[in-house]
Formats: sequence, structure tokens, C-alpha cells
Amino acid sequence: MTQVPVTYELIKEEKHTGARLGILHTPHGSFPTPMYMPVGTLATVKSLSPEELKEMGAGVILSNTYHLWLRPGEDIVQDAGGLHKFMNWDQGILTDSGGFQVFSLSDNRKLTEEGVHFRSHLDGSKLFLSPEKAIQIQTALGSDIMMSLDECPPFYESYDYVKNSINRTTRWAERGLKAQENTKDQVIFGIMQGAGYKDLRIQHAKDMAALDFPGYSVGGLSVGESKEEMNEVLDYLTPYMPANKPRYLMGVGSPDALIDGAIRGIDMFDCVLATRIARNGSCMTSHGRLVVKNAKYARDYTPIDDHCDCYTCRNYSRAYVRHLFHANESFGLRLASIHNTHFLLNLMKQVRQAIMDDNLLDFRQDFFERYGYNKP
Ligand code: PRF
Ligand code: ZN
Repeated sequence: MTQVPVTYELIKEEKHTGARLGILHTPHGSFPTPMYMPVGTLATVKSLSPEELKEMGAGVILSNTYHLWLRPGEDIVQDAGGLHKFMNWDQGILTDSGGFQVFSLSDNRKLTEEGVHFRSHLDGSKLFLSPEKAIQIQTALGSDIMMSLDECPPFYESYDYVKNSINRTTRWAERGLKAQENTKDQVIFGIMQGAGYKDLRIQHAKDMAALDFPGYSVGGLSVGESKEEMNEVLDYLTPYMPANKPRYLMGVGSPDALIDGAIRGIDMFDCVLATRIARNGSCMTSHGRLVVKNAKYARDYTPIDDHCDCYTCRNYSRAYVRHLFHANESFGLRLASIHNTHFLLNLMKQVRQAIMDDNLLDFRQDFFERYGYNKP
């Protein structure tokens, strides 16, 4: 393999921040960054069709090794012609490696140098995930961007534990790269960990950068630490992340974190927030969170967000969406999911424009004020 199938092209750096405008080139298209990636854990972005996602401007979506391995099984996806064909998505797909999901979902976990032993959260069966196995499954799935197996220690874990953990994650990364040999059209991103310890974060960034992955992820953030702590880690970490490669902040996607991450030079984000809160009738709007189920919207015939041009806001009122939620009609969840996903994709579009115009800090200030983030 001579040509790297996934590359990052830097277009412009913002004048006053570390933000970068770029293009992520993949075998399934080229997409502008910074980007938000909707989450399709089980080979579907819950309740949304690929056509709807494309209309909203989605480029890359995320799916999960752990879930697809357990159900339906990566062989079924492979025999369908790969994940793109299986789910009818012809743009970019990134898959997480499974380690993080093993730790959040499964029972009886046991971590060893070899990998993770655990029991399936579905049927209790005994399973083992190694760095090689994680790459093998993702190869079968056919995602454009695979993730190396990592351990995500808690933010306040002890120094000694985290030190051992990052070194093991580096060894796992080397093993994953070796397991990749016959993979065409797919790349592996390395994941940088280190909890809240500056020296360990920087050490791990350097160790992983030395392995020359085509892209890098920041793991271990948004795991219970404060926003200030997360931003502080990004402030000192991103300068150690290779500038000619994409930088992906894993599992982070609240509106404020998207803007503050972009300001610090992050190019890619994913988060289940948009679709998860939508299913509870909660919507992100340019004026902050709106719980459309609330009684006060029963006769409100305005759109969810008067600044939004998504399918939902162009065609339906708060009163109608509220009615659907109260009647338990699944179209309500769909309309809220369309709006929230569009909201984050559109937010990133505005962030890219602000980078272009060198006014990202002004944009941040306006957005935070309107959204209500600056209130005491
Ligand atoms: N590692 C992996 N996936 C992740 C994380 C991580 O640290 C996080 C933490 N925010 C979300 N998803 N592999
Ligand atoms: Zn909308």
C-alpha cells in the first residue's frame, strides 16, 4: 500500500485561535472540517435515513465495533458487502474499537496485557477482545477509519495506574498496526490517553505520534471532569498532535464543547447527545435547550427554532411535535432527531465560516450568550 487512503488537508488556520479549516479525504468522499459525526452505533443513526442525513450535510458517521460484533456479527456485515452497503451509506464511516464500550456496557471485565475478557451485555456469553481482534472486526466491517484498541481510565484514576495504562495502550496500538497488513482503503487512528495528568498526556501524545498513524484521537475526556479541565487538557495536548493529520475528540459533542474544541484545533467530533436527548423530547436551539414536551408549547404554532431551516422547522410547529410525543407517535422522535442532528451539523458549518472570517471568538461569544451558557 503506497497511498494513504485517509488524509487531512489544511486549508486555513484561524488568526486568533488554534482552530483549523480543513478537508478530510476518505475513499468515500472528502468532507470539510471541523466536523460533527452523527452516531450510528448499530449501523443506523437512530430513526434517521441516510438520505435525511445527507440532506442535513452529514459527511462521516460513527459506528461501533463492539455492538456490531455482538449483533449481527461482523461476518454478516462483511457478507453483505461491508458496512457501507449493509446500511446504504456511501459516505465516510468511522468505527470505534470496542474497548470503551466493553467498559461501559459489559459485565465481569478483566483487563490483561493480551486484551479484555468480558461477558456480553446481551446474553452473558464469554468474549475476549484483543488489539488484533478489534482491527480484524473493523476490517471485516469495512469502515474507512478504524480505531486502535485503547483503555480509557477514569479522569481521576491514580498516577501509577494511568502511567501503566498509557504504556499498555501504546503496545496495543503497535499490535493493532501489525494486524492491519492486508487492509486496503482503510486506516487506523491512534488514541491518546493520560487522564488528567499533563506529563502523561504529553508523553502518550509523543509515543503515539512516533507510531505515525494517519490520524489521532483524544480519548479519556468528557468522562466526568469539568469543562474547564477538558479545555485545559486540550490546550496543552493539541500542540503535540501532528499538525498534518486529523485530530478527533472522542465522544464529545455538546454545542459549547464543539466550539471550544474547534478553538483548540480539534477537527472531528462525535456524540450521541443530539439523538439521545431528542428521544426525550429535548431540542437544542439557538436560544438554548427547549423541552418540546412541555405544556407551555401546547398551542405554540412556531417552529422549534426560528433560526433553523431543517426539515422539521420548515414544516412543523412546537405544538405538533409536542402532540406527537404525548401520543407516543414515533414521528415525533424522528422530527426532534432531525432537528437536533441538523443543529449540530449546522453549528459546525457556522464554525467553519467563522474560521474563514477569522472571527471565531466573536462567534463563540454570541453563541454562548444566546444559548445561555454564560449565565451564572
Ligand atoms: N476511547 C474510545 N472511545 C471513546 C472514548 C475513549 O476514550 C471516549 C471518551 N470520551 C468516548 N468514546 N475508544
Ligand atoms: Zn430545526
